[in-house]
Amino acid sequence: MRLVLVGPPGAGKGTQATRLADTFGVPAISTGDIFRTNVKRETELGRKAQAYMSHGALVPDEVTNAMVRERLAKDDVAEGFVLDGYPRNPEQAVELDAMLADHGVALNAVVEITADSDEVTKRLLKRAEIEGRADDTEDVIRKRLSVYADSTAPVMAYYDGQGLLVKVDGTAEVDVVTRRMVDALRVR
Ligand code: B4P
Repeated sequence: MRLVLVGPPGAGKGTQATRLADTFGVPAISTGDIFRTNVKRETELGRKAQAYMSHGALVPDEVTNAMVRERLAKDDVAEGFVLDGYPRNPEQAVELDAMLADHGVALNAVVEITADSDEVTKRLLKRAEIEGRADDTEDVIRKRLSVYADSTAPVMAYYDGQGLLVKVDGTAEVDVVTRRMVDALRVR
Protein backbone atom coordinates (compact mmCIF):
# COMPACT_ATOMS: atom_id res chain seq x y z
CA MET A 1 0.00 0.00 0.00
CA ARG A 2 1.46 3.36 -1.08
CA LEU A 3 -0.62 6.09 0.45
CA VAL A 4 -0.50 9.87 0.74
CA LEU A 5 -2.44 11.80 3.42
CA VAL A 6 -3.37 15.40 2.65
CA GLY A 7 -5.35 17.81 4.79
CA PRO A 8 -5.13 21.17 6.54
CA PRO A 9 -2.83 21.54 9.56
CA GLY A 10 -4.57 19.86 12.47
CA ALA A 11 -6.87 17.69 10.34
CA GLY A 12 -5.29 14.56 11.81
CA LYS A 13 -2.67 13.57 9.23
CA GLY A 14 0.02 12.61 11.74
CA THR A 15 -2.52 11.01 14.06
CA GLN A 16 -4.03 8.85 11.33
CA ALA A 17 -0.78 8.12 9.47
CA THR A 18 0.57 5.99 12.35
CA ARG A 19 -2.71 4.11 12.64
CA LEU A 20 -2.95 3.40 8.91
CA ALA A 21 0.70 2.39 8.81
CA ASP A 22 0.00 -0.17 11.57
CA THR A 23 -3.09 -1.43 9.76
CA PHE A 24 -1.27 -1.95 6.47
CA GLY A 25 2.09 -3.01 7.94
CA VAL A 26 4.12 -0.25 6.28
CA PRO A 27 6.15 2.68 7.69
CA ALA A 28 4.59 6.11 8.30
CA ILE A 29 6.74 8.92 6.93
CA SER A 30 6.05 12.46 8.13
CA THR A 31 8.04 15.27 6.53
CA GLY A 32 7.09 17.51 9.48
CA ASP A 33 8.49 14.96 11.96
CA ILE A 34 11.72 14.54 9.98
CA PHE A 35 12.18 18.32 9.95
CA ARG A 36 11.43 18.62 13.68
CA THR A 37 13.91 15.85 14.53
CA ASN A 38 16.57 17.65 12.51
CA VAL A 39 15.79 20.98 14.16
CA LYS A 40 16.16 19.34 17.58
CA ARG A 41 19.48 17.74 16.60
CA GLU A 42 20.68 21.05 15.12
CA THR A 43 21.66 19.41 11.81
CA GLU A 44 22.28 21.33 8.58
CA LEU A 45 18.81 20.27 7.35
CA GLY A 46 17.27 21.42 10.63
CA ARG A 47 18.96 24.82 10.33
CA LYS A 48 17.59 25.21 6.80
CA ALA A 49 14.03 24.23 7.79
CA GLN A 50 13.63 25.99 11.13
CA ALA A 51 12.98 29.56 9.98
CA TYR A 52 10.33 28.47 7.47
CA MET A 53 8.55 26.16 9.91
CA SER A 54 8.40 28.64 12.76
CA HIS A 55 6.68 31.15 10.44
CA GLY A 56 4.25 28.58 9.03
CA ALA A 57 5.82 28.74 5.56
CA LEU A 58 6.72 25.74 3.41
CA VAL A 59 10.33 24.64 3.51
CA PRO A 60 11.76 25.18 -0.03
CA ASP A 61 11.04 22.38 -2.49
CA GLU A 62 14.68 21.59 -3.24
CA VAL A 63 15.32 20.84 0.44
CA THR A 64 12.09 18.87 0.98
CA ASN A 65 12.22 16.90 -2.28
CA ALA A 66 15.81 15.78 -1.70
CA MET A 67 14.93 14.66 1.82
CA VAL A 68 11.92 12.62 0.64
CA ARG A 69 13.88 11.11 -2.27
CA GLU A 70 16.49 9.88 0.20
CA ARG A 71 13.84 8.48 2.56
CA LEU A 72 11.97 6.64 -0.20
CA ALA A 73 15.20 4.95 -1.33
CA LYS A 74 15.43 3.02 1.99
CA ASP A 75 14.67 -0.71 2.09
CA ASP A 76 11.79 -0.49 4.57
CA VAL A 77 9.49 1.21 2.03
CA ALA A 78 9.83 -1.56 -0.57
CA GLU A 79 6.34 -2.86 0.30
CA GLY A 80 4.75 0.53 0.79
CA PHE A 81 4.39 3.58 3.04
CA VAL A 82 1.99 6.15 4.40
CA LEU A 83 3.30 9.59 3.49
CA ASP A 84 2.04 12.36 5.78
CA GLY A 85 2.56 16.02 4.89
CA TYR A 86 4.09 15.48 1.48
CA PRO A 87 3.36 16.56 -1.22
CA ARG A 88 2.23 20.02 -0.13
CA ASN A 89 2.14 21.73 -3.54
CA PRO A 90 1.65 20.53 -7.14
CA GLU A 91 5.40 20.75 -7.86
CA GLN A 92 6.11 18.29 -5.02
CA ALA A 93 3.34 16.03 -6.36
CA VAL A 94 5.02 15.90 -9.78
CA GLU A 95 8.35 15.21 -8.10
CA LEU A 96 6.85 12.39 -6.02
CA ASP A 97 5.47 10.73 -9.16
CA ALA A 98 8.96 10.89 -10.67
CA MET A 99 10.60 9.39 -7.55
CA LEU A 100 8.14 6.50 -7.52
CA ALA A 101 8.52 5.94 -11.26
CA ASP A 102 12.28 5.62 -10.70
CA HIS A 103 11.49 2.69 -8.38
CA GLY A 104 8.94 1.27 -10.85
CA VAL A 105 5.99 1.85 -8.49
CA ALA A 106 3.04 4.26 -8.12
CA LEU A 107 0.58 5.50 -5.47
CA ASN A 108 -2.50 3.40 -4.64
CA ALA A 109 -4.52 6.26 -3.17
CA VAL A 110 -4.43 9.79 -1.78
CA VAL A 111 -6.65 10.44 1.23
CA GLU A 112 -7.85 14.00 1.81
CA ILE A 113 -8.82 14.49 5.45
CA THR A 114 -11.31 17.35 5.69
CA ALA A 115 -11.91 19.61 8.72
CA ASP A 116 -12.92 23.28 8.86
CA SER A 117 -10.68 26.12 10.04
CA ASP A 118 -12.42 26.60 13.41
CA GLU A 119 -12.06 22.91 14.28
CA VAL A 120 -8.39 22.64 13.29
CA THR A 121 -7.49 25.91 15.05
CA LYS A 122 -9.12 24.62 18.24
CA ARG A 123 -7.16 21.35 18.00
CA LEU A 124 -3.83 23.04 17.35
CA LEU A 125 -4.28 25.51 20.21
CA LYS A 126 -5.04 22.57 22.47
CA ARG A 127 -1.91 20.80 21.25
CA ALA A 128 0.06 24.01 21.96
CA GLU A 129 -0.91 23.73 25.64
CA ILE A 130 0.36 20.14 25.74
CA GLU A 131 3.41 20.12 23.43
CA GLY A 132 4.33 23.80 23.05
CA ARG A 133 5.19 23.49 19.35
CA ALA A 134 6.62 26.77 18.00
CA ASP A 135 4.21 26.76 15.01
CA ASP A 136 1.02 26.19 17.05
CA THR A 137 0.45 29.85 17.96
CA GLU A 138 -2.66 31.66 16.69
CA ASP A 139 -0.75 33.84 14.17
CA VAL A 140 1.29 30.96 12.76
CA ILE A 141 -1.77 28.69 12.55
CA ARG A 142 -3.52 31.40 10.48
CA LYS A 143 -0.51 31.55 8.17
CA ARG A 144 -0.39 27.74 7.85
CA LEU A 145 -4.08 27.67 6.93
CA SER A 146 -3.55 30.29 4.23
CA VAL A 147 -0.52 28.41 2.85
CA TYR A 148 -2.70 25.30 2.77
CA ALA A 149 -5.47 27.07 0.82
CA ASP A 150 -3.03 28.65 -1.67
CA SER A 151 -0.41 25.95 -2.17
CA THR A 152 -1.73 22.59 -0.99
CA ALA A 153 -5.43 22.65 -2.01
CA PRO A 154 -4.46 22.49 -5.75
CA VAL A 155 -2.76 19.13 -5.06
CA MET A 156 -6.25 17.60 -4.70
CA ALA A 157 -7.17 18.46 -8.30
CA TYR A 158 -3.91 16.88 -9.47
CA TYR A 159 -4.70 13.57 -7.76
CA ASP A 160 -8.40 13.70 -8.59
CA GLY A 161 -7.34 13.89 -12.24
CA GLN A 162 -5.40 10.65 -11.70
CA GLY A 163 -8.44 8.96 -10.12
CA LEU A 164 -6.54 8.54 -6.81
CA LEU A 165 -8.40 10.91 -4.48
CA VAL A 166 -10.46 9.59 -1.55
CA LYS A 167 -12.16 12.17 0.72
CA VAL A 168 -12.72 11.40 4.38
CA ASP A 169 -14.49 13.65 6.91
CA GLY A 170 -11.93 14.18 9.72
CA THR A 171 -14.36 15.73 12.20
CA ALA A 172 -15.16 12.84 14.50
CA GLU A 173 -13.36 10.88 17.22
CA VAL A 174 -9.94 9.59 16.16
CA ASP A 175 -11.12 5.93 16.06
CA VAL A 176 -14.12 6.82 13.93
CA VAL A 177 -11.95 8.71 11.43
CA THR A 178 -9.53 5.75 11.23
CA ARG A 179 -12.43 3.39 10.50
CA ARG A 180 -13.77 5.72 7.81
CA MET A 181 -10.36 5.77 6.15
CA VAL A 182 -9.79 2.02 6.29
CA ASP A 183 -13.32 1.35 4.97
CA ALA A 184 -12.89 3.87 2.14
CA LEU A 185 -9.54 2.32 1.16
CA ARG A 186 -10.79 -1.27 1.33
CA VAL A 187 -13.63 -0.61 -1.14
CA ARG A 188 -11.20 0.81 -3.68
P1 B4P B 1 3.30 19.00 9.85
O1 B4P B 1 4.17 18.32 10.82
O2 B4P B 1 2.81 18.19 8.70
O3 B4P B 1 2.12 19.63 10.72
P2 B4P B 1 0.54 19.66 10.61
O4 B4P B 1 0.07 20.02 9.25
O5 B4P B 1 0.07 20.52 11.74
O6 B4P B 1 -0.01 18.22 10.90
P3 B4P B 1 0.18 17.26 12.13
O7 B4P B 1 0.35 15.95 11.49
O8 B4P B 1 1.24 17.68 13.07
O9 B4P B 1 -1.10 17.39 12.99
P4 B4P B 1 -2.39 16.46 13.03
O10 B4P B 1 -3.23 17.03 11.97
O11 B4P B 1 -2.20 15.00 13.07
O12 B4P B 1 4.04 20.28 9.24
C1 B4P B 1 4.66 21.27 10.05
C2 B4P B 1 5.52 22.22 9.19
O13 B4P B 1 6.61 21.48 8.54
C3 B4P B 1 4.83 22.93 8.00
O14 B4P B 1 4.14 24.09 8.40
C4 B4P B 1 6.06 23.23 7.07
O15 B4P B 1 6.76 24.35 7.50
C5 B4P B 1 6.94 22.01 7.25
N1 B4P B 1 6.68 20.97 6.21
C6 B4P B 1 6.20 19.71 6.44
N2 B4P B 1 6.06 19.04 5.28
C7 B4P B 1 6.45 19.90 4.29
C8 B4P B 1 6.51 19.81 2.86
N3 B4P B 1 6.12 18.70 2.22
N4 B4P B 1 6.98 20.87 2.14
C9 B4P B 1 7.38 21.97 2.76
N5 B4P B 1 7.33 22.15 4.10
C10 B4P B 1 6.87 21.12 4.87
O16 B4P B 1 -2.97 16.71 14.50
C11 B4P B 1 -3.15 17.99 15.07
C12 B4P B 1 -3.79 17.91 16.46
O17 B4P B 1 -5.14 17.50 16.34
C13 B4P B 1 -3.14 16.89 17.40
O18 B4P B 1 -3.02 17.47 18.66
C14 B4P B 1 -4.10 15.72 17.44
O19 B4P B 1 -4.10 15.05 18.67
C15 B4P B 1 -5.43 16.39 17.20
N6 B4P B 1 -6.37 15.52 16.49
C16 B4P B 1 -6.08 14.73 15.42
N7 B4P B 1 -7.19 14.07 15.01
C17 B4P B 1 -8.21 14.50 15.84
C18 B4P B 1 -9.62 14.20 15.93
N8 B4P B 1 -10.21 13.34 15.08
N9 B4P B 1 -10.34 14.83 16.87
C19 B4P B 1 -9.76 15.68 17.73
N10 B4P B 1 -8.44 16.02 17.71
C20 B4P B 1 -7.68 15.41 16.78
